[in-house]
Amino acid sequence: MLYPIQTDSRTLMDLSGVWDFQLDNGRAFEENWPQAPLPAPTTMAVPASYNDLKEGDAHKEHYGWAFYQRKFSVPAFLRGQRLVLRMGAVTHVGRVYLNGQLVCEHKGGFLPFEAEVNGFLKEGENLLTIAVDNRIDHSTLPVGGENGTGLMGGGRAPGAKPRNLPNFDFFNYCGLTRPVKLYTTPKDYIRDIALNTRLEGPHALIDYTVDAVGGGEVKIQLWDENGEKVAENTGKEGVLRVENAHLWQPLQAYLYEVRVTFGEDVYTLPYGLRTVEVRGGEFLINGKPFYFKGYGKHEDTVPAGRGLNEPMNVKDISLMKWQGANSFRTSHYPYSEEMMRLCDREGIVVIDETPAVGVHLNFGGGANFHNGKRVGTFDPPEEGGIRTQEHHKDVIRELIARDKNHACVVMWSLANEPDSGGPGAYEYFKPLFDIARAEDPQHRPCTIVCMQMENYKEDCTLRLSDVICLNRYYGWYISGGDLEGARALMEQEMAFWESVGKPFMFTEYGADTVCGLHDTTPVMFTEEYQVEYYKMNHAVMDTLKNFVGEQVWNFADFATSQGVMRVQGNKKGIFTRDRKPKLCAHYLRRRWREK
Ligand code: GCB
Repeated sequence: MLYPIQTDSRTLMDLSGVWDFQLDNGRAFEENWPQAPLPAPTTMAVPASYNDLKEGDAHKEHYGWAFYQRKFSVPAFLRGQRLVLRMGAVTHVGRVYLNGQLVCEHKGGFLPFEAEVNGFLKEGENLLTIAVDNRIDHSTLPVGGENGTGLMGGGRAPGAKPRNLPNFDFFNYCGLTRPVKLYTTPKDYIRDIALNTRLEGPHALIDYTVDAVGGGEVKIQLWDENGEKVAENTGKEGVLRVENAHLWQPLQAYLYEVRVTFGEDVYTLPYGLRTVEVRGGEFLINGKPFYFKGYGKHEDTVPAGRGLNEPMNVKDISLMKWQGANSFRTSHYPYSEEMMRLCDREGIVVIDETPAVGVHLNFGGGANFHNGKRVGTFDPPEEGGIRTQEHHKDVIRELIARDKNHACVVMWSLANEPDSGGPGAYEYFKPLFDIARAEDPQHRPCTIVCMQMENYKEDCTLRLSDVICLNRYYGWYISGGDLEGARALMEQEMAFWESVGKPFMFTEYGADTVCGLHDTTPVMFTEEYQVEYYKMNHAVMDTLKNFVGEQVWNFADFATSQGVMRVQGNKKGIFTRDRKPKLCAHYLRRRWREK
């Protein structure tokens, strides 16, 4: 899927701004809200999560549909073109209406979708309504409690309103979180481009496929950063040969421009040349061992929630570079296309994750009962098991369709902390790995990010993942406050992973730290403890041979649901939510600039 841009043949209109907005009163569809101006609208910024933009629980904890609306006109001179409406992300289900007619519907809150709208448009003003459903349950990714109740089947008190109960540790921000755009193409157009780089000594070969609709000849050219044309070819499939290629390297980005023409249509794509490979216990970028230094993150800022925040994206990468970090994981959902394009430009290496978080119904004691019977995560749905597998396949396909050409993306993470050691896990995940491997033209490594559990030797990641990605909390959830004891347990487990022979890394490790809490003896929650915690973990990591990276949890403090474990959110950030460094930021800076 191509990112919408303006070119010699395409126009782009960004519909961002302040829209009309109204929460469902329970009868919105009966009353046909999409047909006419909303009955009692307030204002709402787009893109943004709506939860924190109005005061009070009604917006923050809304459960169900909300309606966004605005008008727009299409200049007469564009009406002969193909007009496409494109939603960057609608969290979690979106229904798009133009002039009262349903145009399209999409499930999955973190990936774009689009529809050709010529047949829905009229002269003058058009009424665009987007209905957004934020409910999560056992069929959605991320996963939530069923029917607005807890996962444990505890239900809710009679008369109590249903609420979203996330089976994951971040706030269920929702709404039109990324831009809505209208773009044009000629009637015969370029639908997609897929690229893969191979290296031949100092030269590069780019295998390309262009998916074009209609009649015409495909021409493809490659331009370097000095504006010199360095390769060209014709036809829908072929190879571009680049003599003495300038490679895209971690923290040293170099982007060529791929320029495709097809009839009247023109599309340009920034493209970095690099290879990725797992060999033995190593992770190689451009044939050289790569060590991940960086973070698990969130798209989480004040007050936009999960809304696209480009200044903060630029700032975050600046902070990472200040520290000598080179990478992050898009925990726990695909990030904006704008962020991916930025990482291509900045040379930041990305582990690209699907929104599959919470695929674990027995986390926290296994007290999950269905009709009095204990339920396994992957039991048949009629017996209470998870119903996400088909949707999970869709999000993998859509993620790869969107991000396949990004140089920054070096690995697909198919899920975060699923029940990967539970019965049925292999059967659930094997087809997902098969899809990811078949869909990706660059054949990147695939992984699932695994949680800390006692039976880690039964984790299906052992058989399926190319790189073992571990979330481990030795010194926090395990032996918190006893770093010596934690170290012994960590060494014991790491000896096992070292013996497996595959590359392995930490994709999470961290300690809640309240900014401003200090002590001479480092105790939990102080800034001093966070530093000692990381020093202990690093002392163990630095002895391991097949260990390929350390991604700290989390880059910054972030919002979560309320609960006794969270003090106005998760405080494991190395930076505060407004990006001020805790003590540990300086320690990591010293370590990463040297390592
Ligand atoms: C985890 C989860 C992450 C949480 C983190 C924590 O293992 O993957 O989403 O936020 O632990 O802080 O507990």
